[in-house]
Amino acid sequence: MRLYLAAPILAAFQLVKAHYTFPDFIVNGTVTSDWEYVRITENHYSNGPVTNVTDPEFRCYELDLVNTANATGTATVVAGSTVGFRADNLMGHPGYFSAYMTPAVPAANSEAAGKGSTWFKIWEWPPTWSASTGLVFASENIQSVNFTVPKNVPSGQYLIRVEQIALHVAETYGGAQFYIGCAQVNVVGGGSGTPGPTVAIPGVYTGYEPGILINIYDLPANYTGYQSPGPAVWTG
Ligand SMILES: *[C@@H]1O[C@H](CO)[C@@H](O)[C@H](O)[C@H]1NC(C)=O
Ligand SMILES: *[C@@H]1O[C@H](CO)[C@@H](O)[C@H](O)[C@H]1NC(C)=O
Ligand SMILES: *[C@@H]1O[C@H](CO)[C@@H](O)[C@H](O)[C@H]1NC(C)=O
Ligand SMILES: *[C@@H]1O[C@H](CO)[C@@H](O)[C@H](O)[C@H]1NC(C)=O
Ligand SMILES: *[C@@H]1O[C@H](CO)[C@@H](O)[C@H](O)[C@H]1NC(C)=O
Ligand SMILES: [Cu+2]
Repeated sequence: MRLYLAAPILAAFQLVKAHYTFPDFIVNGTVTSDWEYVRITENHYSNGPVTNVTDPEFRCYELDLVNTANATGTATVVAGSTVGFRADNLMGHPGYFSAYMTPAVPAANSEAAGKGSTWFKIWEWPPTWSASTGLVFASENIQSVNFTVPKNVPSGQYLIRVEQIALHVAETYGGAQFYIGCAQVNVVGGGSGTPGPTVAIPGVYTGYEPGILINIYDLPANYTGYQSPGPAVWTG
């Protein structure tokens, strides 16, 4: 009986291993503790992706939409410094990475934060493309991503949301897998920039964008490169 069960159990284990969460916020070059500053996600055990881009859980995927925010710390971050997110294991799926920020009213640890059309993109890491190489996903099989908090962002409370759109089974609608996490931060030493364009999350995507609904293994003959979904990056 045990031997009979071994193969399916191993297969299920490997499936879970391929998925990931972002429990650790990276600030001042330090990888902080699991879920210290990142709102603990619904998939903290399963590691499964979000696939519904219009669901409220698409925003931050909190374990508890009401209470998780208040149970999470807020990290002080200096504008212009490098921050990042570390996954719980290697991110084995090819995809598109980005990070968004939103002012957090009344505070980063409030469940009300980030519900308006207030999110702006601060970083992206798209695959590269050429006719000879096809799409190249340099971000595949790494465990962390780092990026800069724009130095002109006004000081104050914010959420920083990391997102990978995994594209290995994205050839049908709803197939793209979203791996997300939201860190709660207090930005200090900021500037007087006006971040934009701003979008709502959920709302930013329909799921039909050419960068989301795409067969990366069978590109059209006239393909000219990856088209990032969502707004342009605000660099400050
Ligand atoms: C992100 O920053 C952390 C901390 O400085 C570092 O350990 C990690 O290697 C960086 N990740 C990448 C992909 O450069
Ligand atoms: C996606 O989420 C929206 C909003 O919660 C819901 O109305 C819709 O039925 C969901 N779609 C699927 C395929 O589950
Ligand atoms: C947050 O949690 C603290 C401690 O449990 C509690 O006193 C406070 O009322 C909570 N605040 C909100 C807005 O839920
Ligand atoms: C990062 O460094 C700044 C400046 O030294 C400090 O104020 C802040 O508390 C640090 N953040 C964390 C989360 O340690
Ligand atoms: C590529 O070809 C398809 C199918 O013929 C067509 O629908 C699409 O508009 C073309 N795209 C570009 C960028 O030319
Ligand atoms: Cu997967």
